[in-house]
Amino acid sequence: MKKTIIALAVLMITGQNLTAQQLPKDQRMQWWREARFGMFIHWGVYAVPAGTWNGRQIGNIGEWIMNRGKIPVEDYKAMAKDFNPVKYDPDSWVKMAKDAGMKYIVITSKHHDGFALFKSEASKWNVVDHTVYGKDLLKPLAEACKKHGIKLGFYYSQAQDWVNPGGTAIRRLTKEGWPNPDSVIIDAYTKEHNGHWDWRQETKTFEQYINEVSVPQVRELLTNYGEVAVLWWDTPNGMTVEAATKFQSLLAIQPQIITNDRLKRPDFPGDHKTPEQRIPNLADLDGTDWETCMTMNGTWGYKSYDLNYKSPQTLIRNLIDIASKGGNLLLNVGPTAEGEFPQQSIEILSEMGKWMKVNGEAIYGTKASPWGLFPWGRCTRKDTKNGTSLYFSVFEWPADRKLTISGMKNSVISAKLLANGARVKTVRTKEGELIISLPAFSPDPMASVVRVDVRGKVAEKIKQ
Ligand code: H79
Repeated sequence: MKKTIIALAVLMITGQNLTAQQLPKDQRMQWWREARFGMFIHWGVYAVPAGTWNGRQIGNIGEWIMNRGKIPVEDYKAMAKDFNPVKYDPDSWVKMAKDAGMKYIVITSKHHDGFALFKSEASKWNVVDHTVYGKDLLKPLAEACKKHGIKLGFYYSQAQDWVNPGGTAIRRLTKEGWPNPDSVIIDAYTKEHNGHWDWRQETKTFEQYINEVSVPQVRELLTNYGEVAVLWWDTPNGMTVEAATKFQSLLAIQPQIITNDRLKRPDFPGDHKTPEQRIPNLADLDGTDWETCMTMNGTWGYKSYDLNYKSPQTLIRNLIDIASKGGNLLLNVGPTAEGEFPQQSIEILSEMGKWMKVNGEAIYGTKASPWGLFPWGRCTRKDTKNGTSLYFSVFEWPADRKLTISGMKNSVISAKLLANGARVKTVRTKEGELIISLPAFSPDPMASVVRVDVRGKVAEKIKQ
């Protein structure tokens, strides 16, 4: 132990071998790979306009309202006076996540609007210095997470900031493609999506922004809130190697931390990939850890009029689909400016929790399906002391009440439905196929799981 600490200290001081500052990847990823299910929280000043500015509904995702509405910096800042989350109860937030079966939370410590949910010495544009509420929002959340055994991670938009000066300058590129605020060449992404609608955004360079705001704030986040489980970077566009190296060095403060692949592409791959609003196809997977992040409705940040929620059934099946492909689901909640989860989100979380209480073993600590997808559902697997547990989640209850599993020679020890514990008959055909005979009706409209315990290890990949 002592040796490890000394070794880490030496590495921190020399700043060499950046990845070696971290504990070995498999060790860091262990809890994350078992967790499978986490909560994303997008919370900030955008919850005040909640999708509407100057009487106009601004299209697209709510946390982008400043950009999409080209809201001047001073006007946007003025909205912070109504960011007064008097109903914020982090203990209940964490309990809702936990009851839903989630094992970790990742919250937007600072999104592209630059507003920090924490006390910062690097920029006054933070909840303590800029609202009547005046209290750090992350501290009590960190405490609640610790109390309930939930891991806490921070989302931090490191290279895009529409309020702190210099944070929009990054996408002005030189001919060689390097960010340079003096250059007149602006890349297509910038033209289409980014800043430059207010001269206040341009009073500093990107480098100044990185050195004076972004890096110091990440240092604050990694220093002031105890153990940080995840650092969730976003929008790597325009990042330089120099800037990315600075952020990467800070990770030494939290040797166990997990980071995503959005610090800078392609040379800072992080620990896991981040498909956004989509579940990858099997063919896209290359063995790298991954996490799908997804909204319950159509927005990350709260929008009062977005009622387009996915059904609990869809979301539960998404989670099963993701687990069957070996990934995690980070499911978003966008709280209001008062500090409450939208009622629809609360109901979805509760429905998912009910399913997870009964069927969670088909998700947690499982590995990808040996068969890939079935037309009627999905499979996950888990190594046990005596063999293997296979979890068949049935989405489409077959008319002939039979599931046919091919290519697996292992003998069956037992088979049952998790929903009610009822035993399920299995027979082996002459051709070696396993036939699972189901009861007449599905016991759970969300997804019914048949757990089949077999002897020995099941091959990692089996042809259907
Ligand atoms: O935080 C959430 C998004 O705000 C953030 N990532 C997730 C987790 C994100 N930032 N940038 N992007 C995602 C990609 C940008 C997409 C864009 Fe657009 C397309 C920017 C402009 C057009 C989406 C649609 C945002 C505005 C309109």
